Amino acid sequence: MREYRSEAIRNIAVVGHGTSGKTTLVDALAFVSGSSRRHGSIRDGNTLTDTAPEEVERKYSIALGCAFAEWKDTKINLLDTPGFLDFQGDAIAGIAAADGALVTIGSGTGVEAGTERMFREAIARRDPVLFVVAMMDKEHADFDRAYQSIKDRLTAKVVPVEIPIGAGASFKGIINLFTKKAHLFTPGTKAGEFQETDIPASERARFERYHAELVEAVAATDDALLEKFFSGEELPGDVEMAAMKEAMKRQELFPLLCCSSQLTWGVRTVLDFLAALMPSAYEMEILHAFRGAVGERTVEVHPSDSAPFSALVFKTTAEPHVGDVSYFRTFSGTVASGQEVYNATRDSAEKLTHLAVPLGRERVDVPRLYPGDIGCVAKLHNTHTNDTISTKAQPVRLPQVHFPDPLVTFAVKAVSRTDEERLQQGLHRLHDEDPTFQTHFNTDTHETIVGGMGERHIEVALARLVRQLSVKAELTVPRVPYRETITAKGEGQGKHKKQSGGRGQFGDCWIRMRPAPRGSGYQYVDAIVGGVIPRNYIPAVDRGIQEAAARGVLAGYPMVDFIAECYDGSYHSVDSNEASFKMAGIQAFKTVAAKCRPALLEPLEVVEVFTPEAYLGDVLGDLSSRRGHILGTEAPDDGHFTQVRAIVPQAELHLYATKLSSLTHGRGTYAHHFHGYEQMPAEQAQKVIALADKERRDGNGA
Ligand SMILES: Nc1nc2c(ncn2[C@@H]2O[C@H](COP(=O)(O)OP(=O)(O)OP(=O)(O)O)[C@@H](O)[C@H]2O)c(=O)[nH]1
Ligand SMILES: [Mg+2]
Repeated sequence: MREYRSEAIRNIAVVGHGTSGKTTLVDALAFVSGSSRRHGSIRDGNTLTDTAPEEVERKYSIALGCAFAEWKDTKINLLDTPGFLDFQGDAIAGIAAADGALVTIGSGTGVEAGTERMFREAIARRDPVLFVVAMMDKEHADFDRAYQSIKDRLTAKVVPVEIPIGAGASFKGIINLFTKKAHLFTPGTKAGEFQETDIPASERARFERYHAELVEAVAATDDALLEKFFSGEELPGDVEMAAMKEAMKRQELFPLLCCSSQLTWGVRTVLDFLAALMPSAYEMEILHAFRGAVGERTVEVHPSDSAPFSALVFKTTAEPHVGDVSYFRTFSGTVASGQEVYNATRDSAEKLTHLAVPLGRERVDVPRLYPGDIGCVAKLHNTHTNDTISTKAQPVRLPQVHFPDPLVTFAVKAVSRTDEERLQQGLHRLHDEDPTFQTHFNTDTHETIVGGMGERHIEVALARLVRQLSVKAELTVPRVPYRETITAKGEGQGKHKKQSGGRGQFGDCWIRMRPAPRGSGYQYVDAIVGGVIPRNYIPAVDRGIQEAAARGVLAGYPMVDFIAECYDGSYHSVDSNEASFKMAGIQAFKTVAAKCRPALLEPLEVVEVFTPEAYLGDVLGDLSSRRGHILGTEAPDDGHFTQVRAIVPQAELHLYATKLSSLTHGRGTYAHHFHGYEQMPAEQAQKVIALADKERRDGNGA
């Protein structure tokens, strides 16, 4: 394959709602350009970028897939991303690695929740965005309606640069509004070949209308052009294109295209527009002003050949028979196959053996890569997603992809006990491949917790464990790490005395307990005077209290936020020892804590929900039914989404993501973080205590 320099490289993240045609479009773009030899389909399970068995079986994308289309001296790198929000981590990584986004719109559905989400993500990254109404040949295809839905829900700055002739079964061509030519397709077209004609008379009126709209939209982006527009002067197509490209960089215009990827109709024009309108990596520097860090120092990162090499690993996959493959986007400098590089994030040396560019699951060896290109390499020793590889001389660290925090959590354990260790390894491997899949051991509840972006995310992850490691795991609702505390003062004695032949045991202490502020934990006060308990036994009382407090007195949860003061006691010169005083401490705690009106504490989360105004009532109602305390609502500037802040008990949030999604037709999102512990209402506390009692009786208490 030939070498491509920065100016000739385009990096495009293909994003959009689930099943809006991204994978099929990427396959068609690569095939029509000649870079890929086979035209795959979802039905046959042989597309370029849905290659994992889970993707083929389920017929949707789960992970980021990379491919490219070489088109008229340009190399268009295509990052096919999953549309389901359960797998949004990879879509976010794809957008971060690219310089522009292609947003697919289902021809029958228009804008959907996933479209909205990824469009906003691209906007936030200040990327140019281009829309494609995919699947124009499909039943119910309606270009105008899709166009209107973009205007209504995403941006008024969208403007068609081509329009379809016909739709659904009668889709037969497109009109390029810049060249003012029609492309007509006939059944049997293999790779988007078309017959170029003048605009058919039947389409003339539609063309005029859309053309006028385009000319005006482009002119409005530039004062000089606007002047010419008003004086009635017609602009050459290439001037219009150049103006549009500049406007796209400023997010002032968003072109709209259309095609049928399945038939390959219109795909050539999509390639033309991608090459012409999307910026090269080199041009994006001006917009993005890349910066990195060397130690504490901030440095600029230039996509010039002579700059020191730097690249960000945005994806890692585990390939059968190969091992880990790292996908990276180069930001500066050239790099050659076999070159020694340096992982500045982990302070380790690496070698880029068999430098390659990804084409689906295939890796095409290349001798060298220029700044802005996307490459991959297998078997790095100690490099993970979000690491920067650079040079020892200039060990720069690039800004990392910001992956969202998990929204749903489950407790997990291996069905067969002997698989537990392999399960743990497998879970960590899943995290290496997908940073939004997280796992940790909760020391409060003694459970392994897995977290992800949705139920489907976790379900697919477990399916992969079965396939790759033959480990079957089962999920349960995570235990809530309740705590206990006291709400009143009290005092009493703990006495441990045993006389069973030989040397006896004797420990005796008096303690006072009182509540302490929330979050203060436990404090022990030694108030013994006059040596009623010898010095060396006083810490043993403390240890006894702590040991007993860890098991609580109500429902087996650790007791916190109290002060225990040991103020009296007695000892026996022969029988007393540390163990006996510890036992006395345990008994004192049990006796006194029970008298201090113990209560249950529950963890609370601060929840921030973003919902379209239309569903606000339902969202608030649902939060209230979860014992949520609404802190406030706020309508942001664009008027589309309302933000709700609430404090909600953790116990009520299991699978909230699923509920929110169904309440808001997939459009609502939320984030949450730990707020603190508060006393639980008596009614709920009674339920938790009753359940703990039952578990204790059944013999499987925590
Ligand atoms: N008729 C028709 N069907 C299409 C076309 N493109 C895609 N499809 C079908 O639409 C469905 C979804 O296509 P995909 O390419 O998997 O869509 P996607 O956006 O990658 O979906 P996710 O990966 O789940 O986000 C599949 O059944 C495709 O065969 C098209 O141009 N015409
Ligand atoms: Mg897909």
